[in-house]
Amino acid sequence: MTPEQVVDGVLARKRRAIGRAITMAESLGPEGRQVMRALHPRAGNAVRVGVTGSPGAGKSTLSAALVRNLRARGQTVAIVSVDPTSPFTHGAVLGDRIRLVDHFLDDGVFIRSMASRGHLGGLSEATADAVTILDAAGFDVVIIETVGAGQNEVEVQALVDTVMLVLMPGSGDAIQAIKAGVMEIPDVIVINKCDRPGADILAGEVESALTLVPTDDWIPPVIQTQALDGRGVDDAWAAVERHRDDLAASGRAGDRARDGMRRQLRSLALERLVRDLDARTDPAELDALVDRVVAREIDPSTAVDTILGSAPHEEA
Ligand SMILES: Nc1nc2c(ncn2[C@@H]2O[C@H](COP(=O)(O)OP(=O)(O)OP(=O)(O)O)[C@@H](O)[C@H]2O)c(=O)[nH]1
Ligand SMILES: [Mg+2]
Repeated sequence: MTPEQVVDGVLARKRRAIGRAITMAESLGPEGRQVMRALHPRAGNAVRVGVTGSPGAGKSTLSAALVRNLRARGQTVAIVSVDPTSPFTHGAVLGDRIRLVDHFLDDGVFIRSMASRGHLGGLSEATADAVTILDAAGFDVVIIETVGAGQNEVEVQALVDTVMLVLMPGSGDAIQAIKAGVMEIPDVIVINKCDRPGADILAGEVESALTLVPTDDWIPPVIQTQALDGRGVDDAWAAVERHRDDLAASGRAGDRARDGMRRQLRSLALERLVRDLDARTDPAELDALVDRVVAREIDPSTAVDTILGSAPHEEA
């Protein structure tokens, strides 16, 4: 398929073309760039939701349940699942989970797993591109599933309208993170596995931790779900819609989108710088520099001057 055919296929929401477009974007070559240039102006209509949380919290199960509910209302849904095969995660691959739930995949559902993160540990450029492609393809809702209870939310927040953090009874780390202020505050907090003991206690703890967060606008609702059998999933989606309405009504939607794009551009630029740096760093030369620094012949900053090919800060 030529890039033009891929673009046409994506806009017609053809599965193969969408898959091809994402693969092209992943390879970061000129074809992918061409496809993205054509698709960017066509995106911007999807509801974008990030589903994030610790490994095993139930993100995939909840996403599958959301798909089922949204499909029942005639909405089309695409899911980008980042890093599902990480050695740190144990859950089933998302597609399997949705197949388990729904027995079949119809044309109104598209699922794509992105294998890796970017150089800087955040979401890769390809993830942002995949979201744009699915948005341009006309899916009503695009869900991005990412693992993490801490810093990755910052990344996913730049790509979505609403960040949903999934917690489960027994996970106290998120409360610590909220209290310590190291976590970007999510927009909706879901306590999943509320069939297990401790869900009410966790919900209470999260709510009281949130009261410590200074905010004069949106306070994240805390919703209990049982994603396996779908209980509470409608409430979780209603909270997403309330958040969207609130963003629009308060006039913060535009600021948030601009702020997200600013962060995204910065992280894409950093990502590219790191990639360029890696590409032009000769491992043998780097080893030699490491040896000299370790032997205390030169200091680290001077070594960095050499790596960057820049003039030294100080002449000896
Ligand atoms: N008891 C109970 N188990 C659940 C519920 N939701 C999900 N699970 C189970 O929790 C496990 C992990 O669910 P996943 O949906 O794979 O979790 P995840 O957050 O996507 O996991 P990773 O992608 O590996 O980080 C699975 O065995 C699910 O069946 C629930 O509401 N109650
Ligand atoms: Mg998962």
